[in-house]
Parts: sequence; structure tokens; C-alpha cells
Amino acid sequence: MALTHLLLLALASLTTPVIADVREYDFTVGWVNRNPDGQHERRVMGINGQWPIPTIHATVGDQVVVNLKNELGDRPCSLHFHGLYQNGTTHMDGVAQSTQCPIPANSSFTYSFNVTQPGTYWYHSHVDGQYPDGLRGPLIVHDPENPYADQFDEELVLTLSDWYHDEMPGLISSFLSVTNPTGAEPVPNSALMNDTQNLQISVEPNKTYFIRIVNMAAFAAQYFWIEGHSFRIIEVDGVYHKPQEADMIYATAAQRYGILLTTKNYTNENFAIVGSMDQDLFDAVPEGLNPNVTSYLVYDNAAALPNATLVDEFKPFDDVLLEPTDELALFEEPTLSYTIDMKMDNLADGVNYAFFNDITFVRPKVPTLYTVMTSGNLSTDPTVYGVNTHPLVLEHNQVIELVLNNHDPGKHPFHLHGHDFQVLARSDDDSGDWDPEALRNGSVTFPSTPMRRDTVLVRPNGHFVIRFRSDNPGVWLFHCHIEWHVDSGLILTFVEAPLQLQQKLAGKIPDDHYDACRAQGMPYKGNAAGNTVELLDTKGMNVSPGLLPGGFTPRGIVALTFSIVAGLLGIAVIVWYGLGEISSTEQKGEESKINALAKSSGVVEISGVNAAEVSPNAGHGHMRPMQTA
Ligand SMILES: *[C@@H]1O[C@H](CO)[C@@H](O)[C@H](O)[C@H]1NC(C)=O
Ligand SMILES: *[C@@H]1O[C@H](CO)[C@@H](O)[C@H](O)[C@H]1NC(C)=O
Ligand SMILES: *[C@@H]1O[C@H](CO)[C@@H](O)[C@H](O)[C@H]1NC(C)=O
Ligand SMILES: *[C@@H]1O[C@H](CO)[C@@H](O)[C@H](O)[C@H]1NC(C)=O
Ligand SMILES: *[C@@H]1O[C@H](CO)[C@@H](O)[C@H](O)[C@H]1NC(C)=O
Ligand SMILES: *[C@@H]1O[C@H](CO)[C@@H](O)[C@H](O)[C@H]1NC(C)=O
Ligand SMILES: *[C@@H]1O[C@H](CO)[C@@H](O)[C@H](O)[C@H]1NC(C)=O
Ligand SMILES: *[C@@H]1O[C@H](CO)[C@@H](O)[C@H](O)[C@H]1NC(C)=O
Ligand SMILES: *[C@@H]1O[C@H](CO)[C@@H](O)[C@H](O)[C@H]1NC(C)=O
Ligand SMILES: *[C@@H]1O[C@H](CO)[C@@H](O)[C@H](O)[C@H]1NC(C)=O
Ligand SMILES: [Cu+2]
Repeated sequence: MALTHLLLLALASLTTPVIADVREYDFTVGWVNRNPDGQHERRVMGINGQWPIPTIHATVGDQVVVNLKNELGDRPCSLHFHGLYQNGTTHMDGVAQSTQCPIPANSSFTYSFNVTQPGTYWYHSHVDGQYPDGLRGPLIVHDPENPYADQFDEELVLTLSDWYHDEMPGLISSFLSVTNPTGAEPVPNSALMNDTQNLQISVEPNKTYFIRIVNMAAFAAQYFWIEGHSFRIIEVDGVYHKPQEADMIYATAAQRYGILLTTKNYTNENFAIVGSMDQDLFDAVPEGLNPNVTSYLVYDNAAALPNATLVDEFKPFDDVLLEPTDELALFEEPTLSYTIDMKMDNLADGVNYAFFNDITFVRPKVPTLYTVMTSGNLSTDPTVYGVNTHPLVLEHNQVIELVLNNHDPGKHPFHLHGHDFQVLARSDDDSGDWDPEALRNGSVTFPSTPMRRDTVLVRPNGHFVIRFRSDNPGVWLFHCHIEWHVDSGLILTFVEAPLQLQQKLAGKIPDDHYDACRAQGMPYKGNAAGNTVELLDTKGMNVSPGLLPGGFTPRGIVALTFSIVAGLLGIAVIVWYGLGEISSTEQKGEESKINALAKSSGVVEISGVNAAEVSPNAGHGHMRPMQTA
């Protein structure tokens, strides 16, 4: 009897692949002083007095619990676990004013979720453009069933980052300022590898290392290569792909690459590992900036550390060429295809903002998830979420296609929360908008097993086409992962399967989440404006500043600024101050006043303000409902 019991137990343990663990982390977020580039000491946001902050480790199937205490003193924080699907736990996604209220100073908050996907991820603050001040670190989900497990001996984690000597709040206010009408982003002071420079990585000959590379930058993509070595890419953004040989990769902010590096059988040389920030992203490269960071692959401690050799041309591997290991086929024709035209432009406060279909993101008063939970069957009406969250309500289990046309000369890495997506097409620079005609006449075909990841680059004045399945009810942002553009509004909100979400989460959002709102007097019920009675009445919601009178270009603003400085256009000064006062994001209405002022001054040319841009459904003008196949 006892024997059979034991036998059964033994059998059970053989057939149970993994025993789920609870990985519990107590994180006190506070300030520490560091000087990671050796040029400037500053305070950074650490955890438990540590910086770099700890790496979160888990195994597929584990439950991760993070007990967070905010000891930043004067500001809120939050943690987002980048790339994790949070399937069934969208309230743990960590996005202030989307899935929770920011965690106020001197309070605690618990994140708890199950990890269902293996791979290389990271975690970071998702409030007030805060993570570049240091609150970002790797999150690794180990995989007992890694299909490439027999091909490597050891694992290493290597982070890339850009680095600023100044703190974000000051940088953001000068970036989003009337004195920066072209929206020039602050340029980082240096590049880091593993939050330092000149890191020595000791390796043994004739071994294969699985290196998990995470770019945690605020802004800069990095070209990355290892002198004298090529490597095989096997993972991007947590998704295994069939091994492809590469000499160099291009990792945008928020992207991850898992590579297999086989060391030489014998050598007494050491090799430079180089990261080089993509300076095309910078409007102007400051004198003396070193965009490069070097580490060393050390085979022999006694040998010299070589200086990196300059390369003339960057020829990174094209990630779109990868094929996922699971061979997941191209999703069927979408039930919803949404075309996003993105651009940068100025609003009436003179500040340069970023737009998807003429909408720049402004946080709602009530976190969008809480609006879902308290709006009953009106949760399927985008109106309740407020125009400036740019809500797109998705039905459950549909194929969703996004076509993004970049009407900006910059590169942008776009990230979707709660999913990875198939990348069907991604154009070169300056190839203009996606032309659906090209599909019909057969000049473009989509790959049959498209590459999948959660963050993808769009090239200057180019486009991409991606698809995902709405199989994860939740509130998920889609946004550029350049932190400056998050601050200037390059975000939209997917409200995915809100009715199913209400059922799944009923009674499941812990009380400490609501406490965060209560402690700050933030509403957590009703529509975007906090109206719990008339859900379709969003009066009082947060909106962006009004439109700039037509004809006002950034160049015009610069010219005007100079005119003011020169004191030549007295009347323009009046217009200028008139404009400058309208900085509140609390309702428009000032628009007509600006137009009147502008008209009467005769300084600005009026060329027709597009009223459609502020209508609540403006964002839906580009939605192309499609026949279900
Ligand atoms: C948090 O506590 C610290 C130390 O007790 C105090 O200086 C600070 O003002 C508090 N912050 C807030 C927002 O209450
Ligand atoms: C997480 O996994 C545990 C079992 O390991 C399960 O009891 C719990 O319901 C899961 N939570 C969610 C939100 O799926
Ligand atoms: C990089 O830093 C992480 C911790 O942030 C550490 O776990 C890892 O070992 C470091 N990698 C190398 C190659 O030293
Ligand atoms: C390299 O390692 C492999 C096993 O991984 C072994 O078979 C081979 O002999 C080694 N070669 C040298 C030159 O050490
Ligand atoms: C290392 O040795 C293995 C077999 O021992 C051989 O297949 C491989 O080509 C060698 N690699 C290099 C870089 O010399
Ligand atoms: C690297 O460059 C520096 C300065 O350019 C030089 O002093 C040093 O000798 C070089 N090191 C090697 C190993 O060539
Ligand atoms: C950084 O590296 C690139 C590529 O090798 C090179 O072109 C550039 O001159 C380097 N810049 C500095 C300041 O060393
Ligand atoms: C919405 O819900 C209410 C009750 O909560 C119900 O009376 C009404 O019929 C529902 N409307 C729709 C369109 O389902
Ligand atoms: C297909 O349409 C695209 C876009 O309209 C056009 O550029 C291309 O030349 C056409 N190709 C063929 C084979 O007709
Ligand atoms: C979420 O879980 C459901 C099953 O509960 C599954 O069908 C779906 O594919 C999952 N979605 C994601 C993105 O993990
Ligand atoms: Cu961007």
C-alpha cells in the first residue's frame, strides 16, 4: 500500500514538468548616489540601497510578488514588467493612470502575477517619464524547456543604456517647453553597458554563452557587436526564433536580444565588446559626446584590453528576417485594421507634441482600467475613456492589424503592452505610407511565419504593419518607447474585451491599489472625468492644449521667438503671452480666443484649423472595419 503510494508519487513528480515557486521580492525604492560613466556623480533611483537595481529572476509557471515601498520622499512611482502578457492580471501592468494610480511617496503597493512565458524582459517605472533616473532593471524568466538548452553552457545578462547627468523632471520641463518648439530631445551624456563602462567579462575558451541583451535606454538605440566574433540570434523580446548568424545587432530602447556566442578554442587575446548609440536620433550631437561604450571579452587576464576598432559603416542584422521557432503562421485577415498616422506638431501653448491621428495622449483623471470596471456595458463605448487617451475598444479574440505610417524624419521603437505581435512588413527610410494596393496586386506578400516581438522600429518617414490577436482582456498601451515621446503624447490605449475583463477581474483588484488613489484624492470610478452618473458626459476630462492657429510652424515659432528677442514685433509679444498662458491641460475652449487674437494681430496666417481633430471620435476616422474572412 505504502509502496504503491510512493510509486504513484514518484510517477506524479515525473509527469509534473515544473513545480511553481513564489518569487517574492521586497523592494524599497529610494535615492542613492552613483557615477556610472565616471564623469558625473548624481543621485539615482535605487532599490534597497542598490543600484544597478536587482535583476528579477523567475521560472516559467512561477508567481512573482513584489512588495514595493516608495521612499523617494517627494514623488510617486510604479513598476511595469515590460513584455509580460499579464494574462488575467492587467491591473498588475504598472502603468500610472491606465491600470493603477501612481504609488504615492511613503506608501506600499504589491504587484503579484504569474509568469507564463520564458525569455528576456525588464522592469521599469511607468510614471512621469521616470525610469531613466535609474528605476529600470532586467527581468529574466528561465525556461526548463528552452529549445536551445543543449546548445549553450552558460547564461549571461548584459544591459545597454544611455545615461543623463541631469534628472528627468528638469529635462522634461525644458523638453516640453515653448522654448523648444521643434521638440529637440535631450541628448544623453553617455552610453552604458551593465550600468558601467569598461566592464570585463571573463570567458572560457570553446564554450557557448547565451547572452541576454536588454536595452533599457530612455532614448538611444545601440549598435552592438563583439570584435572577432559572430553570434547566433535565438530570441527577440522573449520569443524564440530559429538561429541566425549575425555580426552586429541594432537594439532600440526596450528591445531584447538573446544570442549564442561561441568562444574561440584557443586564444591569448581579449576582444572589445562595443555599443554605439545611433546618433541619427539626435537633433544635434553635442561637442565631445562619446556615443560609444566598450566592454571586454576577457580570455586572458594577463593580456591587454584592446581599444575598439572604429567601424566605417553600421550593417546590423535585419530582425524582420527572423522566423519564430514555433512557426506560428501569419494570422488570418484582420477583423479590424487601424491605420495610425504619426507626426510631431505644436499646440497652442507653443510646445511640440507627438500625435497618432491628430490625438496626443493626456492621462485621464480616472485610470482607464477603473473606468472599464465601473462603466457597465458602456465600457464598450470609447467615449467613456476620454478623447486624449486615444481609446480603441477591441472585441475578444479578433485579429487586429495596425498600420503605422511615420510622418516624422525620426526613428521610433513602438511597444505594445500585453502581447507580442507579428511583424508583417517594415519599410526602409523615406518609403512613405503603407499602400494596401500593393498587397492586392501581388507586389508585396507577407511572410508566412512572421517574426514576433513586442517592440519594433519604424524608420524615418516609413511604415510598418503588425498583427496580434485580442486574446488577453485588459487595458494595454501602444506607444513609442522613447521616453521623451511618451512625455509628448505618442501613446494610444487598447481597451481589449472590456466586458470579459469586467468578469475576469470582478473583486480581484486588491485594496492597496485603490488606496493609492485614495491617498492622493484621485478618483477611481466613473468615466475619464470621474463622472459616475452620466458616463457619456466627459465634461471636465483632461484634454490637450488647443490647436495652434493654422500657419504656425515650428520654424515660425522659432522666427517669432527671435522677433520677440529683437523687440521688433510688439504685437506679436501680446499674441505670444496670450498663447503662453494656455498651458493647462484641463479643458480647451481657449482655442477661439487664440484664433481671434492671432487674427487681430495680423502676425499669423490662418489656414483653417481642423475642427475634427478635437471631436471625440476623431481617432476612429481611420478605422477600417473589414469583412470577417
Ligand atoms: C514622506 O516621508 C518623509 C520622511 O518621513 C517626509 O520627509 C516626506 O515629506 C513624506 N512625503 C510625503 C509626500 O508625505
Ligand atoms: C497563479 O497561479 C496559481 C497557481 O500556481 C493560481 O492559484 C492562481 O490562480 C494564478 N493566478 C492568476 C491570476 O492566474
Ligand atoms: C550585468 O549585470 C547584472 C545585474 O544587473 C548581472 O547579473 C550580470 O552578471 C552582469 N553581467 C555581466 C556580464 O557581468
Ligand atoms: C571543444 O569542446 C568540445 C565539447 O564541447 C570538445 O569536444 C572539443 O574537443 C573541444 N575542443 C578543444 C580544442 O578544446
Ligand atoms: C573548435 O573546435 C571544434 C572541434 O573541436 C571545431 O569544430 C571548431 O571549428 C573549432 N572552432 C574554432 C573557432 O576554431
Ligand atoms: C588605447 O588608446 C589609448 C588612447 O588613445 C592609448 O593610450 C592606449 O595605449 C591604447 N591601448 C591599446 C591596448 O592599444
Ligand atoms: C564611436 O564608434 C564609431 C564606430 O566605430 C566611430 O565611427 C566613432 O568615431 C566613435 N566615436 C568616438 C567618439 O569614439
Ligand atoms: C446594459 O445593461 C443594462 C443593465 O445593467 C441593461 O438593462 C441593458 O439592456 C444593457 N444594454 C445593452 C445594450 O446590453
Ligand atoms: C502595385 O501597386 C503599387 C502601389 O500602388 C505599385 O507601386 C506597384 O508598381 C504595383 N505593382 C504591380 C506589379 O502592379
Ligand atoms: C491568455 O490566456 C488565454 C487562456 O486563458 C489564452 O487563450 C490566450 O491566448 C492568452 N493570451 C496571451 C496573450 O497570453
Ligand atoms: Cu518616438
